[in-house]
Amino acid sequence: MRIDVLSIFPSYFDGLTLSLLGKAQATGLLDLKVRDLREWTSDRHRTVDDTPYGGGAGMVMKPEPWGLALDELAATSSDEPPTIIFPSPAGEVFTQKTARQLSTRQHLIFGCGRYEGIDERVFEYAAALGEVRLVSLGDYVLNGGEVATMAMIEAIGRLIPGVVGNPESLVEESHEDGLLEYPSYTKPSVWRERAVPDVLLSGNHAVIASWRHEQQLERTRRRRPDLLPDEEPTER
Ligand code: JCZ
Repeated sequence: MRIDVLSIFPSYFDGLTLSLLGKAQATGLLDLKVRDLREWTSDRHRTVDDTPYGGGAGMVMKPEPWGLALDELAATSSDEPPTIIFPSPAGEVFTQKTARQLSTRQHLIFGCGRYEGIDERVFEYAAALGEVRLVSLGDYVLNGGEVATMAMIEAIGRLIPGVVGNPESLVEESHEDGLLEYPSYTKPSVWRERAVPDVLLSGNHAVIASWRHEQQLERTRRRRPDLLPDEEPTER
């Protein structure tokens, strides 16, 4: 998979590129490149923002650097057109399902906005180059798209076999089966007067598996009932 990131704060991604995906980069499983949007400016001050038409607070990202950057990255897209993702609090909410979908794509481009956002015409223009997705990390406001992009790349990257963090069994994880994870314990068997549940020391793997499944259902009912199908109405 190829992932390009466009940002005016490329150094935000240093930790991600170095540790998490460094190994996958070397094996050729993942080609992650973070590019400074200012590379596609040509004025003395490398300007990426301007005042909003119609007035209002703050600044808006100018369309020209985005157009030039997207043209260049999309032109070198191999087979399929790229999927162009703009983190936005006004987008569809990113879930494990979104991560699974995006993990099958050949080329992702993340456009990280700042200030009050990006000139709306950039989204229209990008739709001619590939599939555009406005994606929200959740219902809260960040200062820009960078942190959301890092979270999404981490969630997508770990679904690619061989990438660092790829678990042995995806199906045993929170959200992969639509339920929260069961509780985990390790040694010591008693810690500060708190004992590990007896069933886990029983050695009976069938009983352990059904206890864990019950725990998953119970936790999901209590903490995230929205993840469960609606309850049957009680008779009479
Ligand atoms: C650009 N402010 C891009 C995304 N889920 C979520 N919350 N906030 C964002 C976001 C905020 C932004 C920009 C300027 C994304």
